[in-house]
Amino acid sequence: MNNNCLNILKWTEAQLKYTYDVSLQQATPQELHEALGQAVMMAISDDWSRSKKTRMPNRKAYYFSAEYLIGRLVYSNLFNLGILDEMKELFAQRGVDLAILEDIEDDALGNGGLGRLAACFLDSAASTNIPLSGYGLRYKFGLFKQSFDAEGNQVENADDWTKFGDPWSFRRYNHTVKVKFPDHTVLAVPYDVPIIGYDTSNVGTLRLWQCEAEEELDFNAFNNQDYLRALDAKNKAEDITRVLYPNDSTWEGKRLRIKQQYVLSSASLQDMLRTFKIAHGNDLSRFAEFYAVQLNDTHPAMSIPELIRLLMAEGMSFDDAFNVAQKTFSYTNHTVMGEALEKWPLDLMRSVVPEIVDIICRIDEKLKWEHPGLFIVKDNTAHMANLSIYVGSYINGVAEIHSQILKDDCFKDWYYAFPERFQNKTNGITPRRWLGLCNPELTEMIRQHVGTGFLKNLELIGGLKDQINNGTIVEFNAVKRKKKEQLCAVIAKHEGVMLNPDFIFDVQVKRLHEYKRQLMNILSIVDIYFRLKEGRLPDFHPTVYLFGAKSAPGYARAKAIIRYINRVAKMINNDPAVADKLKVVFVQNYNCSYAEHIIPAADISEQISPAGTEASGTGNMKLMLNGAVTLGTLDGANVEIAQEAGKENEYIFGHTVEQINAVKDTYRSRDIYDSNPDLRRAINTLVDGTVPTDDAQRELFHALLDGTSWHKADHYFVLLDYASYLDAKLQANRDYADRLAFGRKCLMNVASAAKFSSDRTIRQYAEEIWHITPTQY
Ligand code: 26W
Repeated sequence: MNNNCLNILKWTEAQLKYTYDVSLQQATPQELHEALGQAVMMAISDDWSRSKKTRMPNRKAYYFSAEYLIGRLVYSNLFNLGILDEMKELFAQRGVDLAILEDIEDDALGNGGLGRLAACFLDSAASTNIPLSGYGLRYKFGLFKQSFDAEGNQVENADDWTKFGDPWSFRRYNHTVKVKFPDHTVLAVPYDVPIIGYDTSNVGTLRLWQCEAEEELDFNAFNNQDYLRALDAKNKAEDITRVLYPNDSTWEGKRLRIKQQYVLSSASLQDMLRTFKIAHGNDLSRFAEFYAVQLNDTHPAMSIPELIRLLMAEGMSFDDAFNVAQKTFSYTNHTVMGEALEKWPLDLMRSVVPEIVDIICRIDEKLKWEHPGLFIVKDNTAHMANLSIYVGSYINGVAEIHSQILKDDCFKDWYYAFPERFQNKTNGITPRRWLGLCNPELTEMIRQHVGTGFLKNLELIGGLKDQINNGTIVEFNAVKRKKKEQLCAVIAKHEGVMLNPDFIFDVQVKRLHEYKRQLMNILSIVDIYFRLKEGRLPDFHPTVYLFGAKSAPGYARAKAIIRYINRVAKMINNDPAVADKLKVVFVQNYNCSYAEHIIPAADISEQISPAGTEASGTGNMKLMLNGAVTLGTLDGANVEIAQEAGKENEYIFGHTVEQINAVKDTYRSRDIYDSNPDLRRAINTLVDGTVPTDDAQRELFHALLDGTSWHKADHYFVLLDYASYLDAKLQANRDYADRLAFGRKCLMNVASAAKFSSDRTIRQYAEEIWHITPTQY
């Protein structure tokens, strides 16, 4: 038995004894999590400190991100250390089932794709020895917890994720920095999270800033019995990192958000300047020789003027500081949707970060002098994406089609001025969490056919292609069946719904947004329901349609869609006439940990955004890697998924970008409504009382057919793509009956997923943007 494991066990028991006075067997999941976490932190401490020191003299990269959706760390850390199974065994020998840690909640310091991507990148960089560290914010409350009330409404609850402690970070008070605002100065206190690589002794670092007051308590006020005012400074500082903004893809000009972004920017850069001086001396003109910074969207774009400000404060000229900044930063764009692009009103910004506004205006003058026609500031508003393209080395999109749209469309003028800056970096996912950890059964099956090593070098998974035969397909189908049984147990426990693992599992899991078209999915289900009742789908293979999605709390239409899906689910699930054919489940509180149960069990992956709207998607890759076929449009990374696996192994439908562009000006959804009676009947359930609905669904109905003052009818082309969507969906359902032919498609997806490892993505960032190489320890 591994020595490391026995030590961790011993330390866990010791921690439990002296902090909680309980034995291993008596410990609650939270107590065990705390103690085990601390024991693992002890076990890795030498490697962690050595990793930091080895890196000191070399060029490295920093990921600046307002979000990190890292999920539950305990299993993934043990997994990456290669000791998960042994630890389970050791605990089991002592009568403790490590599965009790399923009760531990996720670290959810992110909203969706962009935050999860940041987490996958850190895992990949650590695992491939690429010198990358993360900087972010330590929100006291992560993404809200979601439940549904009896009417099917989304209910939000605070996610107090450190309530029972946080064993996976160390507070490093000695590296605290000050961040100044006109009316107060706050402390940014760093918390370091180790990023434990897989099959390497390298441990990376994620440094999260937490805001605190310089003076926790105003004693004057306190002595004067003014107890509330005595805490003003404390609250005002702590408010800044109190909560993660739960908006995903709609931008809001909130003053607290400027403060968050500025703290992230300023604290991280101050920290980098400190370490630069230790490692390389005081010649700050060499900053960009040693440091590259990747901006995860524009949320940390204030770093650009902030670095210029900090360098000028050290005596550098504006022009020299500008040049350093330009070489240091690069920017990743994650969305083409106009409403998501950050544009700060200068007045608002000036009231919070006046010096930053001065520098932005100076940069804007320089730009307008060099490139009349381009702008950063327009109508007294700062366009943060433009700033990031101008004062940066590279800008990239996150899938081929998305990067093309950036050049052709969103940033056309910029591409014309700076063509050499535009790149593509197709997203990826870490195969450790999204295969090894969440699907040990499939992992073992793959190992038997291609040998070990594919979790580190996913190219090896391609070896499966030669081995797809009736034998391996039957094996795969058995694994899938087992994962469905496990998911059924989870859903029975959390949702109280009993599902049959013989059903097809058709899943759509992602944030709730109109452009993601969950509405199109549920309308097709309503349509199928009516057809089943009429006996028009005699050979329909029983299917469970599974949804998981959170809506931004203020996004009324998204909430109306959730309510509608829940009410349709209730109607269908309570109808004995279709009980053996159809189930609809909307799981509550979809998050990383839920994804780890759902994704391995899926047969069909719904990726159904109108072409040109989803930048990449990454859930699509996770589902592919676990052997689901994609029912999708030619959008985002779906395009590359179909390329890799072969179009014949996916269900591709709908209009292409070019086709949408060709029809959009003359498109009339009402014509389709009038000519397609089945679709009309489904849409009518939004208003006709078949399903209990209210004004909000009536509004959805009108938005589809009549439009509103801000959008033409059916802005996301639900009716336009509907017929081909339903065709593809029913085709997949028919094909499923041939278990060998369908299983072959699934296995082809698994075998073709190599491209979508975030190890590949991060290597491309390292080579083509940061110009850094792996450092061997
Ligand atoms: C400021 C409001 C706001 C919040 C979040 C604006 C924009 C965002 C993100 C850019 C939204 C996001 O998460 N984008 C997703 O990024 C993923 C990783 O690149 C992609 O796979 C998804 O397609 C994209 O929607």
